[in-house]
Amino acid sequence: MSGVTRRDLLVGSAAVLAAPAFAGIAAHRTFAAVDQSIEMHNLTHEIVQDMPTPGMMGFSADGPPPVIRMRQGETTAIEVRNRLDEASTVHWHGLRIKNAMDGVPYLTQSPIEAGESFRYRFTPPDAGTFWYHPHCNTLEQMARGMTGVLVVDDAEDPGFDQDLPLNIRDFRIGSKGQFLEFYKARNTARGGTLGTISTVNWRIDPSYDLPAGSLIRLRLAVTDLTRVGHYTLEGGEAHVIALDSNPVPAPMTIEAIEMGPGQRADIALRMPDSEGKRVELILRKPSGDLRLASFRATGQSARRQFAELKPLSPNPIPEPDLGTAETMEFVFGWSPAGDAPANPICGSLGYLFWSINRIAWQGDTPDPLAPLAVMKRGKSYILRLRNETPYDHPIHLHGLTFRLLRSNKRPIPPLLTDTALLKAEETMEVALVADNPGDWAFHCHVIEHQKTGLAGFLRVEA
Ligand SMILES: [Cu+2]
Repeated sequence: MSGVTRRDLLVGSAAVLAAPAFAGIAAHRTFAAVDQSIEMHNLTHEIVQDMPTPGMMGFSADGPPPVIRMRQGETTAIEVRNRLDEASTVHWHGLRIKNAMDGVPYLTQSPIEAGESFRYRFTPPDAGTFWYHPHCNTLEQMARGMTGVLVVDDAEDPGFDQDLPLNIRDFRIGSKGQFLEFYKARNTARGGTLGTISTVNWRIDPSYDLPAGSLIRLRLAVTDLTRVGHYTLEGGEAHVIALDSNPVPAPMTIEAIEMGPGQRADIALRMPDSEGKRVELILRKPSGDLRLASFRATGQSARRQFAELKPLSPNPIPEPDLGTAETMEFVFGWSPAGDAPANPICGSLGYLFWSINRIAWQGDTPDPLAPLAVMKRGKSYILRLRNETPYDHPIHLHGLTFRLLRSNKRPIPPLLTDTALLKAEETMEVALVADNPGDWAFHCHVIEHQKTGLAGFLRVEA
């Protein structure tokens, strides 16, 4: 912890306030560390108009979690104050940062107890769209609202007129605005328990006014606990420029981007030229299309063209050496019978339904199980991810980014990601360089699956 006095910055409802840090924090660097702070709060908020939902939790006293912004390669400190009545932590999903800042209770830090605070400090090596959430009592805290978008701005501005983060998630809210039970065990043992109300930035079907003919960077972040869905845009010209914070090799058209919990898509949108015309963000559901948000063109056309945008620079992710890579196998399946969950401080659902390599994670305890695998620092590995269940599992690895190699079910592009959407009964191979030492959580991002056994960690030796 730094002993330097820090200006006391509190978060407003609109955005995280940021100010240059005092001299001396990072005197050895050419730039100063940036100080930010967020507070975890209990709150009541109207997700449904005129029907306040009590018992919400968030990263702001009176509204949706702020968008946290930082710059690629710039050291940032974030003071997290816990004003909840229970312990928590913050995990920065997708950021390849030091293990001690990764926010997993017991594995990388002690829980931040009620009333206490913890100062995270790290330097994001990659630009893109990320997100943040607790990793303690994760199902309940996330279900009550604690999921926010984190943007790492590119070192070089690509030239958009506006940048619009979209925090896409459901809530399980009943007809009087009250929370419903966060999971049903029979769903937890299957695909998971879906929400009842879909939101973008904590609003139902919001409309955003954007200049006609302008170029907009939409940052879609699926921070939902459960839903694997297909998303598309209708009514405007648009293409995908990045997935899971990494630029795609060539712009991809949007037919329907499939994303599971934890995944992101950056979209270059050119607004229509005519005032009043709308572009719609659509979730394709088996029961029919659902509009999640719309974007209305205003004013005279700015007449921007896609060709005016600079392509995004690739993130500095080391390329695995497939010739020397060792293959490691991970099987995602049911929990062996007879396992009873421990009683961890960070919450148990009381069941173990799932496992990795036949071992069901017992929860966040001071004495965690052994690592699922140990990797040597700097060495390349192929992870063979085998889903022997008839349900989808978005498999997330902390602290490292991997490249998708192949699937036994479908052609997959060679994307870089931190979250692989493993479809039912699919085997996928991915590769990485184990260049970030530490114990890295490795789990399904359907939070009910994570909390009932489908979790573990990989160790990269120092
Ligand atoms: Cu899962």
